Amino acid sequence: MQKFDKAMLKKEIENNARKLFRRELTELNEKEAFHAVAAAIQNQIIDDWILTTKRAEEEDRKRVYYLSMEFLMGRALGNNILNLSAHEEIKEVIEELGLNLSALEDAEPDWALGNGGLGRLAACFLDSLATLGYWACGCGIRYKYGFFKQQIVDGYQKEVADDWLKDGNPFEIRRAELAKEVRFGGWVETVQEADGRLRFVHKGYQSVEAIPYDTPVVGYDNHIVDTLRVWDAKAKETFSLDEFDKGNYQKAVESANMARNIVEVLYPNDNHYAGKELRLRQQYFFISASVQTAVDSYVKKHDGDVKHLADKLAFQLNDTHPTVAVAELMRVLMDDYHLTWDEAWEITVNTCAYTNHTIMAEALEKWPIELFSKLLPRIYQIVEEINRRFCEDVRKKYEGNAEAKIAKMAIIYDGQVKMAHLAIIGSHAVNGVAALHTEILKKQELKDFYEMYPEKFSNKTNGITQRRWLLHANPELAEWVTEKIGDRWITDLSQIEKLAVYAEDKKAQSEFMAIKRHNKERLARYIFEHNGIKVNVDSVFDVMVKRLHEYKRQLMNILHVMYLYNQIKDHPEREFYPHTFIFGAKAAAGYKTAKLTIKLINSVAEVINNDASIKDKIKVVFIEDYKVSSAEVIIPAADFSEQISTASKEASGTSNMKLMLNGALTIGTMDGANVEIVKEVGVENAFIFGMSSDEVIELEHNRSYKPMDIFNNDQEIRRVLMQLVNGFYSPEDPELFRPLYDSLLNTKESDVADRYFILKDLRAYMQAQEEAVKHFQDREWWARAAILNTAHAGKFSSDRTIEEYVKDIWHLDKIEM
Ligand code: 73E
Repeated sequence: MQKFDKAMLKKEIENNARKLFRRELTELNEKEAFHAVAAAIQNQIIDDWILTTKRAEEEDRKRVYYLSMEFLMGRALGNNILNLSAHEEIKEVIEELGLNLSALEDAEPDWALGNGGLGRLAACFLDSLATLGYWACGCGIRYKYGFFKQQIVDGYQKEVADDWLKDGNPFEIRRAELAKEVRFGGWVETVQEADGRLRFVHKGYQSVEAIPYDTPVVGYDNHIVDTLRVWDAKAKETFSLDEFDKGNYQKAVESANMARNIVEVLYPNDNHYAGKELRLRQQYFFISASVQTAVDSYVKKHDGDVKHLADKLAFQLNDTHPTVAVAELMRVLMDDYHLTWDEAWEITVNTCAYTNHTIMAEALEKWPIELFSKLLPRIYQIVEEINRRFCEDVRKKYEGNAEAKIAKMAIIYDGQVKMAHLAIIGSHAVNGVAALHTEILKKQELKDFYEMYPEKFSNKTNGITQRRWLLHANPELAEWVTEKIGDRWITDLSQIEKLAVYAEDKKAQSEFMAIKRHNKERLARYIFEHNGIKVNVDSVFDVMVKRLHEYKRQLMNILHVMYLYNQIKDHPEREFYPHTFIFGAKAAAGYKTAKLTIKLINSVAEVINNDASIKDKIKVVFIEDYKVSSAEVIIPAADFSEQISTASKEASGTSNMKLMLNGALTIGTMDGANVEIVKEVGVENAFIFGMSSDEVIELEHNRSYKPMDIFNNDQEIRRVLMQLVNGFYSPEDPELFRPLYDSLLNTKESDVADRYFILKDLRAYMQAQEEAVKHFQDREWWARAAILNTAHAGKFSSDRTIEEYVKDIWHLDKIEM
């Protein structure tokens, strides 16, 4: 290996300053300096990036295309530097230039092309794929506006547009030469060829040009660089002079607007399907472009042969959002490459695989036939044929009750196109994202499909990348781990198990706790700067960071805080260990109950934080604009990890894994990956409470749950609930929180009261909290348990997850570099 040339990098950064801003580096502000440095880092990456592609092509490696509407990447600069082999030297250069790396990092906007766990999972997967040496391409949309920025105004969430590209993205490369045409609308004409075959010709469509932007995904210390490819849209002829001359100016402008609209903004819904035409347009837009390029580049490499495509190409569908890929691949193979239906179908099924991320009914994608067939006439025709053949198979297999099966399993039924059914039927592999979730899919949600295709189903428990979530986010702990067990954990997290021997070691315990304290100080500074609240770093840092959703039960958390406050007011003489409740959460813009919950948290914070009589025993902090980069500050500082979803509802969760890895203890239900976390760390090193998923499902079925009984019989809980409607936290408008009260107790025929069993689990939650706080005060016990949480997090590396996908679904070989 050539020695790294520090002088050259220095010169390059200085030159970039002149080239980009015609000023000296020393005269640049932080944002400008970020651009000067980032451009130089991109230059460090570029040769490896080119070489990776070249090697992969020479070795004829199979490539996985991770198709996803969302990639929640966070910031790139710090992570790219860390993953480059010369990261030490690069850091030295930055320092020697008098720059402050962490200030430069803070000048980069987050790449917020995702909502939450699903998008962040895609980002962790790309990091693992590159680090493990697999050839991969993430395909998505280059949203002009990413996930909105959240401002808290008077306690309410306000959404502000995220104009993340306004200063340009130094890591992206526009690949105009790879542009593709995507067609919408029109109709299909059938033409009989001379040889008797039918040809389907798409007429009267509107074209949009898809232009890819590539950004590098740097593997850790291995010179491998994969690609995140996001698509921008342009009207095919932005200024159609033809139209203009004919006085059709309006039409030309309309088609430009249509193209612009497609990539304008990320839908801010998590675990929720809105059924908007524009969303389907987005889906088909990036899928058609991605599938066409993938097939083209395969065919180019393989001398025009398309028949063995499935050997060299895998499409992973990140939930049902990219499911039109099944029909689009069929279209390309039949219409562009002239394969027969059967040939195309075999290739398609062998190429596609589908990951299910949720069983929430409101997240199921079902498109009205009318909308679907108008927007995508040729694709609809193909889906109809897939459906017809599938129903035939069902009739053959289930002679007696075929019609009942078809009613449940058909792709097209009741006037709707059911995307999950298309995804399952069109894939050779279907997986859930945690053991419990996969079991629920097999036994309940997808029971009929599991019965028909048992061989397709498997579990792939989610993971997170330890590079971002420990090495980058918590450098002090990372260094400590390396000092104790060496640095192999960075690329093999199972190594971290070796820390377990230090759990009882007094010296190691105090070192570990000192690091936690430093991270709490860092977060305390962040909170003071952003919220103006002074928090006590000796208090429990009780962290709940995730999207705001009723099933995740932030409301249960804040009801417990309200209860504690009542206790302290009633019994000021009692001992109470200081407790800081930290929330970070965005609500979908149209989700009223979620938004009101944010207001409630802030109103409770307002009252409690300003009540001098409780002597700072409780602080409530709502951190504005929770995102990947703030997670990197919050998570290392956590003592408690709140994972309190209604059992069966959270498919996996991934903040639970990040918090565990950083030495927080879980307060949680037996839901999603919590089940596996507890199995790894031992139930004695977590605080588990509440109903099991079987109990929840049973109670949902028999509809016997009456939250009003709890209201009637539990005086302390009743008092808390009454405070929602008596103005205790909203004196100016006592009715303000009535909708939350109603959501818990309302017994109107049409509604289900307390759908997520908050009151049912509340007592158990309060007890688990009490236990946790008691244990927290036993510093030795806590240090031991915290170290054990870090030590037993090895399973939850996304490297492990990716290796399972590779072995069971994708069958990739590593690139040799
Ligand atoms: O439990 C999480 C899971 O950890 C799940 O809720 C989330 O995916 C994570 C990664 O597997 C998820 N997000 C969505 N569905 N499941 C979703 C649905 C529609 C739009 C956007 C996101």
